[in-house]
Amino acid sequence: MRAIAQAIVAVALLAAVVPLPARAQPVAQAAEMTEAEVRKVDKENRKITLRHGPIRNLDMPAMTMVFGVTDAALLDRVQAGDKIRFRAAGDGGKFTVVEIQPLK
Ligand SMILES: [Cu+2]
Repeated sequence: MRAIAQAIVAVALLAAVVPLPARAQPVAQAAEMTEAEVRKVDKENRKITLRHGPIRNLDMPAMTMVFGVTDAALLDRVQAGDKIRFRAAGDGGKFTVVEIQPLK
């Protein structure tokens, strides 16, 4: 139990110490997209693990979590470590990435 608590604290600290890069994005469309870092790509199961910033349309704070993807082809363009912007949809507790834009 103690190890789990320590791990949670470590993750929380890491998130606080290593914020996602702040980028000025004047493009109107950017308001709906969320920045994230890709942690894991699972093409076989059509899943992607993202460390994402706050997602306004889902009322979700920043965290690391697994998303499904609507289209497996979305995963062809990204790999672990990539910085992206993405659009997510939520329905009945399931969260899905519907669009990915790699950040250079
Ligand atoms: Cu999340």
